[in-house]
This record gives sequence, C-alpha cells and structure tokens, in this order.
Amino acid sequence: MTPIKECLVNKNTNTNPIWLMRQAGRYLPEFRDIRKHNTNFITLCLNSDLSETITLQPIERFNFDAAIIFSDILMVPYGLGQKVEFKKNFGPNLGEIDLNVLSSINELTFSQRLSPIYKLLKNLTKSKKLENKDLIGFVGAPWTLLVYMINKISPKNGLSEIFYNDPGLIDELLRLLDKFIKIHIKNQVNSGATIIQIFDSWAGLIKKDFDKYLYDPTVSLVNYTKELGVPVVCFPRGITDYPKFCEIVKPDMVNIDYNTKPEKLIENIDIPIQGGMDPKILLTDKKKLRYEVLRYLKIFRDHPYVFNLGHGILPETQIDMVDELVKIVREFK
Ligand code: 1CP
Repeated sequence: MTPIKECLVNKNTNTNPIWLMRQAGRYLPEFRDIRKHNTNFITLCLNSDLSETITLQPIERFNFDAAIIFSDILMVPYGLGQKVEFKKNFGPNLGEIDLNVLSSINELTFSQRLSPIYKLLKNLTKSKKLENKDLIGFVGAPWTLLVYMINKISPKNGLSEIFYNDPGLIDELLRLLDKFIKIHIKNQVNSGATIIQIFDSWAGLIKKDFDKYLYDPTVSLVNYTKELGVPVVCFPRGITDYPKFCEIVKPDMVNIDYNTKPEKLIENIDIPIQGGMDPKILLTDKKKLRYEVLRYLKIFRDHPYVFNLGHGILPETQIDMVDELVKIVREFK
C-alpha cells in the first residue's frame, strides 16, 4: 500500500507522507524553463508529453509521495466550450457564456477535448518513477468553477456585483458542472488516477445558501467518486466550520487551510487530515520553518495526517526551503 493510502485508508498514524499543492509549478526553475517556450497555458496543459515532464519534476527533485497531474481546474470550462485564457501577471480570463454552446456539448465531445489529460494519466501509470506513490487527479468544485465562469477573472478582489443577477443561469451552470465534473472524474479514474482531490478554493466566498453552493454539489461529487472505488480529498478553502463540512460531506480526507487552527480540529474531526501550514512560512528562514512543520506534525501525532500546505506553494519559494521541509517531515518520529 502507498504511504498516503496507509494513512487515508488504513488510518495509520506512524507515517507522515508529504506532497504539496501546486508542487508542479512556477517555483521550479525547470518548470519556468518549459513555460518560457510555451506561452499558451491551455496548449501546454494539452501537451501530454510536456505535462508528463512537468508532473514528474517535483517527484525527481523531492521524492514526494504523490504526483499531481499538471493540468488546471479551468480545463472543465474549456472542455464545455467557454473561452479560457491565462494572461501574464494577471491570471485567468474567461470568455462570455453562451448557454446554447455549453448545453450542446455532449460527453463524447467534452472527453475528446480533454483527451490529452487522460493520455497524460495513462502514460504516468507506466512510469517507474511513481512506484509506491499515488497519482492524484483533480477537479474544481462546482462553486469555484461557477465563480470563474461567471466572474470571468480571479475573484481575489471579490465577486462582481452582478454575480447573482441571473438565477436561471446559475442553476443551469450548476447542473452542467455536476454532470461534466463527474465525467472528468470518471475519465481520470479510468485513466489511472489513484486519488481525486476536489479544490473548492473560493468556498470562503459563500455567504448564503450553503446547501445549494457548498454541501449539495460537493456531496454529489464525493459520493460519485467513492462509487468509483477511489478515495476523495476535499479542500474547501476558507470555510469557517470544517467539522460540519466533514460531517455532511464525508470525504475520505480533508485538506485544511492556513487560517484553521489545527489543535482544535482533531477533537472534532475523525477522518484523516491533510495540509494546513501557511505557504508563506516557506518564505521565512529554516528555523521558523522547522518550528512550524514540527508544530503540525506534533499536533497530528496520533491522527492520520498527510503533510501538505494550507494553500498552493508560492512562486517565490526557494528550492532549498522545500528540501529542508521534506527533510524535517521525513526525519520526524
Ligand atoms: O505559469 C503560469 O502562469 C501558470 C501558473 C499555473 C499553474 C502552474 C496555473 C494558472 N495553473 C497551474 C497548475 C495547476 N493548477 C495545478 C497543477 C498541479 C499542481 O498542483 O502542481 C493545479 C492542481 C491547479 C489547480 C487550480 N487552478 C486551482 C485550485 C488550487 C488553488 O491553488 O487554489 C485554482 C484556483 C486554479 C486557477 C488558476 N490557474 C492558474 C492560476 C494562476 C490560477 C489561480 C488564479 C486566481 O488567483 O484566481
């Protein structure tokens, strides 16, 4: 059994596997090198060979316990026919929604558009470099994808004023997202993903109708993934009540964010926990890093715990701090 499955399935507390959200990305010089010559991000995500190289880069450097495929949550809106672009120093920029286009997409067309992602997974299952490691597939949660699809740009400065103006559009998009995210999960599992992580990076923006936007859509995906026989990890970033989330949604593991106090949680959550440490700690010094990493490891000493961060690793992170992080986690007894 892989170290993460030991933790997740067997609830083994003697092992602290490690991988990092956004481990395949901009803090790696070898990624920046490839990116320099591949200015179109979507095209890069649809290049199975380069995506394989990028997925394996952090494994080769740090020997993490899992590879997460190099892709993006916005590949689902792309597969549905919405224009998706990534602008330098700006982030994602999505096109207008044409419900006629989106509603006319069928499973076959969608799966064909995203087929390089499934090829990437199939190729990775043959890689010797992933022996005894997990291969993580992922999706954005319906709420977070709804946010990008309607807001068109990152909501880091808040949702646009007109976000809730068209309830019919919201309902139709949520219906389409449930259907096509499930197809994307199924295709990833059939192509070799051994764990599915659901990123709800903007769950913290939900202020009302939690059933409609957070619980119901996530329960639907979690139950579906469990039926496929693959463990599912949820990352509802920014929510205030993780115990309630776990009780309602029942994922196999929950990834906590860095605003969540870990010592309180273990009393109220009985499923395996992943993550938590503020990625900004990696921008400080080795002493502070050791203190924080050990703090998390000690708190979770008797709780199944996968080391990870409370959000993605920051692009300005230095490699030697990641080396140090891995060393501290591996040496912890
Ligand atoms: O070079 C570049 O400019 C591209 C940067 C980049 C990278 C490396 C983007 C654009 N996406 C990715 C890869 C990516 N995205 C992965 C690869 C696997 C890994 O984790 O190593 C994953 C899992 C994602 C998932 C993702 N994309 C999320 C959920 C996780 C999170 O960080 O919250 C989100 C919100 C996105 C949207 C997105 N894509 C890219 C950016 C810069 C963003 C965030 C934009 C924003 O701030 O709203």
